[in-house]
Amino acid sequence: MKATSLDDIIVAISTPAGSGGISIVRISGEGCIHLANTLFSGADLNKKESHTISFGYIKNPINNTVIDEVLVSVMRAPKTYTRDDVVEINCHGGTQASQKVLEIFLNEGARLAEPGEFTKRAFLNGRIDLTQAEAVIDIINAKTDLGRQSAVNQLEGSIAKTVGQLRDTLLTSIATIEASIDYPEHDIEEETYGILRTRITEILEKTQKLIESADKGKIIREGISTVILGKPNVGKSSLLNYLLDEERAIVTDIPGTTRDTVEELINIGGVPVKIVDTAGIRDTQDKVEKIGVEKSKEYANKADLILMMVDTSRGITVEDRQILDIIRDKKAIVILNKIDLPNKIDINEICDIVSKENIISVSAKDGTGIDELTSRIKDLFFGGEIELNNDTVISNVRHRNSLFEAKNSLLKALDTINMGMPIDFVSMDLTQGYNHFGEITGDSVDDELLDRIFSQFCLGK
Ligand SMILES: Nc1nc2c(ncn2[C@@H]2O[C@H](COP(=O)(O)OP(=O)(O)OP(=O)(O)O)[C@@H](O)[C@H]2O)c(=O)[nH]1
Ligand SMILES: [Mg+2]
Repeated sequence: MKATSLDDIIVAISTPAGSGGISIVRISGEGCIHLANTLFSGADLNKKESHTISFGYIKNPINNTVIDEVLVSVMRAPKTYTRDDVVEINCHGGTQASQKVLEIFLNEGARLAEPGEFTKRAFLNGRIDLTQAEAVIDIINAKTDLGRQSAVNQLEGSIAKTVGQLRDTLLTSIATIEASIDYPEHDIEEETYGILRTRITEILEKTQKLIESADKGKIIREGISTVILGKPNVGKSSLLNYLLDEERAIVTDIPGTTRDTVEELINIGGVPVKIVDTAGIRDTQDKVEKIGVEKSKEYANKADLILMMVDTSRGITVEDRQILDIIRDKKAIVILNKIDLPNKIDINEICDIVSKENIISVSAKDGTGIDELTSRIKDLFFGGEIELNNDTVISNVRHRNSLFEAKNSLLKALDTINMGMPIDFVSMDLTQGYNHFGEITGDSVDDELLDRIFSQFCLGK
């Protein structure tokens, strides 16, 4: 995003392109109500009270023809989304009406808003902090209900509050140091070291807890990343279809049916699971299948959980052993599929790689054992209960990274104290930590980072 003026009147279509009931053109900036009034007939918008809606027509000022019949909301600063004046025009849906209204506003001096610019103004005008601005994108992009809930908590300021408290405590510590530097005759350094050590340790513990919550946060946001792995024809796609309750992936008795990965989000008792069906792993000369096999292995490396599937009616083969090697030391469940057929597997053959409770027999054909499988998947993560409670959960990688940096600065401060270094060195470490916490809330960020964050927004938000 280029450096943009906060004084401009900005305009954008805030609803997605395509057919629908209504389409909304949003305008913000000082003078936008007056501008809208020159293009509107139906009421004098300049005289309208804040947060009222007027019926009327948007007209082309050049030839006075009606562009659309509309409802216009007038919202006066400061109680608006951006804290500046805002006008929202509800046009008829589809692409034409709102596009034409947009063009007229552009012709009359408004500027097309950058992606996320309305929200950026809300941030720059001090209505929300950076975590709340990011929560807006997270709500829009939420893939799971838990993801939405966590983003709403963030929008309400849960992270800003928690991080703000840690930051305040650090500031008090920095002030304590400054006081001891300003009054050296009091010789309070020893005492100050003691107080600082206790405070820093407390902040460190809380920071660590937040960092640890990021694992849960990632799952809440994206689901448990789960991959179904196995040699061809063991029933991987059948399992995906059974879990989804639809014929999503092609199933045939020909080995090598699935060539590319198939990805779906499912809900297992409230736990979001992003499940990927992969191409069966085997040595193959087929060019397309080979790429699929490589992709399966890549997914296995990145996944939170591997579901390795074996065909009980055929016994453990060399190919199975190669895949068992891939899952060694990873979070994995071995699924013995096709138990409706005669069994040729002795589970002792695989017990050295996965524990017995992570070996589950199922039939992807008739559904036997699937409940046991899903409850095991849940149990493997947070004891089966993924809830938000009242804990602050970090779900944003940027926040996690800054917490990590803050933690390092605090650890450095403790080291500095323990080495008996001069107290102003401790102050430098703590100030660094203070700034890292500030990056999260946006109190200490540069323009480049802001641009990066807001460019992820959609147009009109
Ligand atoms: N009897 C029985 N047959 C099954 C079961 N699960 C899958 N099958 C059959 O096994 C064959 C292969 O199933 P798929 O789901 O396509 O297997 P896959 O592992 O996805 O195979 P690739 O995509 O080739 O790697 C099909 O004929 C399925 O109907 C089961 O539990 N019992
Ligand atoms: Mg398949």
